[in-house]
Amino acid sequence: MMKLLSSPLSPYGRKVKITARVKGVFDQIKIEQADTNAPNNSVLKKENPLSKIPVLVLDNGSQLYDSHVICEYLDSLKPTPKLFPAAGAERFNTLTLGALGDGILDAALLLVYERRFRPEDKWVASWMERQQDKIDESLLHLETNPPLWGATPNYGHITVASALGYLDFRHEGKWRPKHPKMVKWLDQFASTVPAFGETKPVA
Ligand SMILES: N[C@@H](CCC(=O)N[C@@H](CS)C(=O)NCC(=O)O)C(=O)O
Repeated sequence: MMKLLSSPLSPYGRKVKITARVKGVFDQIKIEQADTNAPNNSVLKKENPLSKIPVLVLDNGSQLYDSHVICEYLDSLKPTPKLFPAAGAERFNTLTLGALGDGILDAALLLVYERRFRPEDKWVASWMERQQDKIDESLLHLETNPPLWGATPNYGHITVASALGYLDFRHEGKWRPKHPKMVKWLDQFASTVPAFGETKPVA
């Protein structure tokens, strides 16, 4: 049985859980909670020197990270639905959309960490604005070009949906009023991919 080190609140972990459910391999994975807030989690560090989740530990004990790599591995376990197109423009557009979703997540997480791990008198407004700007520009880009899917959403769509879910969860859904097309997009994603609702973080 594979083992996934994650947390119910991790948006990167959510990408992996959605992928595992969509691929029909979720029952082959045992989820183990990992605390990334603790300063030195030796169990996690043993599996990933970066001390980040998610980590997928395979039956032979080897570890896969980060979330992109894990999702691509899970995709390789079954032929359909194909979440990572094999080649060409379709593949690279999927990877780029995934990178955009991950970039939104990275900036959104850094904003959370600034408040969580640094005292308020050390918060740097210009640095936080810089992260917020990455989120705002990416959302504007998505709103202008909502990323359509064909028969089924792919890895890029799953990543963007997880990023928007994180903006709902940790950034009070402030993105919604200015991005009506992406609000609709996320509703459509949620009704097409039940795993999205099934993995919703609960504080
Ligand atoms: N690029 C990584 C990012 C993973 C990540 O930053 N996970 C967070 C939890 S949501 C974490 O482990 N943070 C702990 C830390 O940065 O020390 C991925 O896609 O898996």
